[in-house]
Amino acid sequence: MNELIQQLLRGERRAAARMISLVENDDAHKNELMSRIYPNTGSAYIIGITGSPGAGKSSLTDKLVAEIRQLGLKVAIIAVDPTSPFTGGAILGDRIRMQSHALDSEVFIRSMGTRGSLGGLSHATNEAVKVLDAFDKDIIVIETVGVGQSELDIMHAADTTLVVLTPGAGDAIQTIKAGIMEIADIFVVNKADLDGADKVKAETEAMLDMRTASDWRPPVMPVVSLTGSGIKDLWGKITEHRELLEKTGRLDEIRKARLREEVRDILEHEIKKYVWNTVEASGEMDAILEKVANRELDPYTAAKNILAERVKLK
Ligand SMILES: Nc1nc2c(ncn2[C@@H]2O[C@H](COP(=O)(O)OP(=O)(O)O)[C@@H](O)[C@H]2O)c(=O)[nH]1
Ligand SMILES: [Mg+2]
Repeated sequence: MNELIQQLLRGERRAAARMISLVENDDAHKNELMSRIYPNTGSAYIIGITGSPGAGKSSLTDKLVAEIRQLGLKVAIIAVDPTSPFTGGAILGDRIRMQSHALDSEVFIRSMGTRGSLGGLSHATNEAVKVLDAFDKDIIVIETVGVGQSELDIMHAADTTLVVLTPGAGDAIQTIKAGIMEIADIFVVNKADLDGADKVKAETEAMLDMRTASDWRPPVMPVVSLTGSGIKDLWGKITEHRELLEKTGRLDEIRKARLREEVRDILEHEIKKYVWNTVEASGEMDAILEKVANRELDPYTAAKNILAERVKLK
């Protein structure tokens, strides 16, 4: 394990890939690994990209990565598909879309699906982000497919979130879940080469007009991910958003709030594990259940008693 951590911190790709697999499989050594690399995390900037399947997220990521590489920054991409059982390498389509970076040793690409990730996909994604952060990447891009709760959870890990819209997707605003609209720091109108891009932009701006003003109004950026048109301006907005978060201290706040959630999750998990293990070991459960079934004890009191015997309740 020492060896693996050393390799990761030295920047060996295979070590990063291996460690993410351990995370996904909830390996017995995972917690210790995560504890050990934690001091080396916190420096990467996390960009989330979400939107409907086919919106052009992978194409956009490919072009953004080119921009990031031109600046000399090291980047990792995590492509998350909550509907896919596949994990490990890149999903074929994504790999083709991002092949321009396949030979660049400073670009790390990883797909994550639901297989493995026992603690939940957003949890596994969060841990993969930490591994890549310790791996000394400057920028980590999380691309996620789908339009459900799971990618809202996944996007929680991002510092700047991009929501990708396209023309021709019907009434764009209404087809996108409200929750998704709210997490957007920047709207990207991709496929701006197609008819209707102006309309999507106008509709999105109209929706933003109805919001209460704040110091950051999400800009709506038309791009053509096929050609790279608009990508430089988009990167400019990402940088602007990052600078605002840093300047106002909000980045620290967001990250602290995220860590609070994380510690809470871990604590909850540990409490559950502890209580269950000791209840099972004590062999008391059958007797308690018998009493509950006979109406001698109600489930609430039963649970409270079980807990009270193990944890000092105030
Ligand atoms: N016309 C046009 N097509 C695009 C553009 N960007 C992506 N596409 C196409 O849209 C399809 C889906 O792209 P992909 O990046 O895989 O979308 P994802 O599912 O959101 O990752 C592919 O056939 C792309 O070639 C664009 O700017 N203009
Ligand atoms: Mg994709």
